[in-house]
Amino acid sequence: MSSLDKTKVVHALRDIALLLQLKGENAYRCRAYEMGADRIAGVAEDLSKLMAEDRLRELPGIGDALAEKIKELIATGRMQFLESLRAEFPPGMLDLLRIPDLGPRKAAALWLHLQVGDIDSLESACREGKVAPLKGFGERTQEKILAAIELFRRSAGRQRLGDMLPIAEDLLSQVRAIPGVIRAELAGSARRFCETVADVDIIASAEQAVPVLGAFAALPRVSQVLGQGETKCSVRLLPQDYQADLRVVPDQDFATALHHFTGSKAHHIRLRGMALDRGLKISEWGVQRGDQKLPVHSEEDLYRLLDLQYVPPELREDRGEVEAAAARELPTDLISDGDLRGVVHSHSTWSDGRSSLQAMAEAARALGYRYLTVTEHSQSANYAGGLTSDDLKRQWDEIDQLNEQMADFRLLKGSEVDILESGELDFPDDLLEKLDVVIASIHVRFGMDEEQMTQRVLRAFDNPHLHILGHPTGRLINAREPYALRMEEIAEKAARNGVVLEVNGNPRRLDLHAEHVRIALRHGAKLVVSADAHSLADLGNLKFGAGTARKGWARKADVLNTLPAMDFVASLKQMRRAS
Ligand code: DGT
Ligand code: CA
Ligand code: ZN
Repeated sequence: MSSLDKTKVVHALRDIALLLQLKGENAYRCRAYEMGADRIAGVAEDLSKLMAEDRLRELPGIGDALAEKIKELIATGRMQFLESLRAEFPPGMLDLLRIPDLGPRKAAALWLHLQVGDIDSLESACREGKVAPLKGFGERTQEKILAAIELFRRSAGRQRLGDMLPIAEDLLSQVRAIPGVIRAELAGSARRFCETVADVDIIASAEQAVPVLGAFAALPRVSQVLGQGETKCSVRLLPQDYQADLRVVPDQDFATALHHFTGSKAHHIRLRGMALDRGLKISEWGVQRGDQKLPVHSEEDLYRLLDLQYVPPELREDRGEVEAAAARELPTDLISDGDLRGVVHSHSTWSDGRSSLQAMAEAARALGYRYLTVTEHSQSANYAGGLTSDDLKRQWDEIDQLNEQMADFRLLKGSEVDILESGELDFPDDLLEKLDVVIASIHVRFGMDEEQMTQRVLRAFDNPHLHILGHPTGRLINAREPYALRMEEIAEKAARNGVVLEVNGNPRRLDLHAEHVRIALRHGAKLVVSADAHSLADLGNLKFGAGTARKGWARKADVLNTLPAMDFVASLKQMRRAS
């Protein structure tokens, strides 16, 4: 059995747990399915082997009932129990749970009292004011649900880059391994590093397209073939049902095809205009002068034909890059993840992180980084294991010890201190003063209006010990709107006062986003690219932060954690003093 069958099992068990909760089953029984799902997800061994040897039941948490259902799903592709549970609710019922703040208990109440079983009927019920009077809801919740539905609609079908990219990259490596494939690359919005992506686009070259397309359609990740022609195959993927398109071209057309399918459409329209001025025609099929097709070996060649500087994929959005490339003013030292020397913004088991300080530091070091800023939550952040001043001082002892042990790596003492409603910081100045790195962030009272919220942040900048504004807008992609903030004013004062703005690389945040990065740079503000790491795996967030900063035209010199540790700390402090 492949790992994808395993994924099916995990999804089925999770859905059962949710549906049982919707039915109001006792928590113990629901929990059994959740734990079963976790258990299967964590099994390293091949499940079919366990099944053949009748050892499923030996897994802790997998009793007879679960083992039977798993066997049934693997043997028949179906699970009666799940199907009969699903049949008790409308097909859109589980969609409701994709609305933030709507847990199974609330969704069950909506179904029980209002027969609301999908997003559309939930929206009508809210508009008619029927949701607010339900026990446990109220006016505010009703309003929040309506706002969340709007966001859900707007993001419909678009996946976060962070969810899609690992799957796209895995699929790409499988395509590269298909016999006959000469080259293959990701194209489309994923290559441009857009924060949300509708589908996976892959371009490959081969002498014969049809056998490559056939092999693609048969990959284990593919759940359904939507269409297959002479040059293109469209499929649906497991486990997330994303769509992926593979196009296969002769190798001499690879560069122009890759360029065409990378987009964006807006960038291409500009290039086509410039091509016509030069008697050239650019299309999906390549570059032509009259009837003659010109050889184009690389994307660099293509831009050269148009007298343009090479434009990296992340910048191809018609946001001024064509003019800049024509004037030879496009930055050639854009930030990339390889430039980063230190990991900024991390949490450990001292607050709400999952790994010890030592494990975080060792993992960062193993990845080639030279320092880690230790920035736990502050005292009023009791929702996230915030540290008191005493906790913080005890943590310094541990940091000092680790720094003695690790020769070529430094843990920097810091805090992710809350910006309180008043704009004051959640620790006294005489404590903040002792820290190497102070990140200040908003975590509560998101609902303030634009004026209040802007003043709150601007006031925080008056504290001379604040170095970095953390996740400046608080948005969560596809899940939560940004706070109402006047970003131009924030960027202006940040630049003037020497406050650094964070490009948070958590792929749910990407905050600042690329457009805001450009605003920040236009005002002359500096940046850090952060991991906001709560686990070892989150160290990989830096790649998303760096890509986002790059999409916002940030150069290496704009990003302070490209500096060595001591220069990094010195710059943070020096910038504040100079203001
Ligand atoms: P997405 O899929 O919505 O996240 O965004 P893209 O940019 O990946 O869009 P997609 O997948 O529809 O097409 C990939 C690229 O192919 C697109 O960026 C530019 C090119 N392309 C597709 N359709 C057209 C078209 O009708 N005209 C032009 N000029 N280019 C197109
Ligand atoms: Ca696409
Ligand atoms: Zn935070």
